[in-house]
Amino acid sequence: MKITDAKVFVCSPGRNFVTLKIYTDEGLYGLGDATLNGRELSVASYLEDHLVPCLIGRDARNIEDIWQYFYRGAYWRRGPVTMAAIAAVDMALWDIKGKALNTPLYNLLGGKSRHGVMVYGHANGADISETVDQVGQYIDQGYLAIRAQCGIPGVKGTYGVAKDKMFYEPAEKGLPPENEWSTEKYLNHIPKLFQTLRDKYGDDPHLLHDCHHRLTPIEAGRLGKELEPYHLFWLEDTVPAELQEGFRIIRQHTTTPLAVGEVFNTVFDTTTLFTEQLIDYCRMCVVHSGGITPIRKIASFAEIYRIKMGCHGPTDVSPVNMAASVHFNMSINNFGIQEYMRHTPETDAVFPHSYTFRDGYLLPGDKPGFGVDFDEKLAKKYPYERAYLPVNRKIDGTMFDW
Ligand code: KDG
Ligand code: MG
Repeated sequence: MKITDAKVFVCSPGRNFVTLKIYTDEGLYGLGDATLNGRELSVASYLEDHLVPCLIGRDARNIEDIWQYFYRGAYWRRGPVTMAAIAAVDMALWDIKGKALNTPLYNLLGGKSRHGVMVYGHANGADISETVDQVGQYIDQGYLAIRAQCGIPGVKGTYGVAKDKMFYEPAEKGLPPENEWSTEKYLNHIPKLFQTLRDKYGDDPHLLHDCHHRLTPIEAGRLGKELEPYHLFWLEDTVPAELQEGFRIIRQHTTTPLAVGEVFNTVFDTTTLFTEQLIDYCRMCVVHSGGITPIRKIASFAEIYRIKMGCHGPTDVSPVNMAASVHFNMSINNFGIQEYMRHTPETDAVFPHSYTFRDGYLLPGDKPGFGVDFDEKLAKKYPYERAYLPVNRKIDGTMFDW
């Protein structure tokens, strides 16, 4: 089965997405997601200018070899742009394989390990009471797990506080907006949020929280310890993730489960974290870690150390990635949870998909491959619009992590 063509589409149905479509001489095509928030055009160029010319004429069935050709064969490796581009090729080839064998992708990855994929939704509010109400609304919709974020008094524009309650989207059109940050105010406020949530909703709902890489290891240790009475499902991205060794300090101070990995690109970002059992959940995303081929290997490596997968699933990756994640999660044993931020109706219309939400779980459907399509005609109505994630400064103006 020869690859005859591959096209890159950049569209903006509510936000920007980069989609790869690979065509074969047997009339089958596959879809891959290559979206990298705020850097979409770089991945599109990496694909169009560097990968697509090398794809034409290759046998679409040889997924592992094509992955190794683009990763191992290249002298300049790793990084989010490279890995998102390789991931899109890999996903599209798995999609084609499923269609060629007329079976949903999870069957090619070992079959079903569970009846559905437990997901968590995002509750956010300007203050504690708004977030508490939001958590209640997710519980009413059947969610079993909810991430809770809230505004911090005295801090303008905190991470996780959205303009739109249902569709949280941190990127904004134009140049990067600037947020404000105070670690002191944040650390004093967040335990009150979780105390209020447990008082109101009891022990059952799984509660999660994202620090978005803003603490030092010892500050993370303090927060984890103060949150222990509210037994979080996980505390995410406590510290900037470049320094794996920092997690040793956090672990010495708290039993709150730790999650990290949404900005990781290869297995090499995880080695200290996994082998020393410094985390409980690996948050790597199918698209930003190079596709289905490498993330399966990363999950197997994590499994040895009893670490579970909790893949990144924000609105800034497309339904193609979400479908790929659902199939992957269905198949592995060490699945923990899947993030599920709902896409807008405009996005869902451009990417019709067979996965569905029911009673706190995503179900993959039984369409061959990923079960996602791409409406090219509709996508043309939504051209690319420049948009950036915010940057962050401390109250005194010092540049900080966002
Ligand atoms: O593009 C950045 C977002 O994907 C990120 O801010 C979302 O932290 C995030 C999460 O946990 O979904
Ligand atoms: Mg996060």
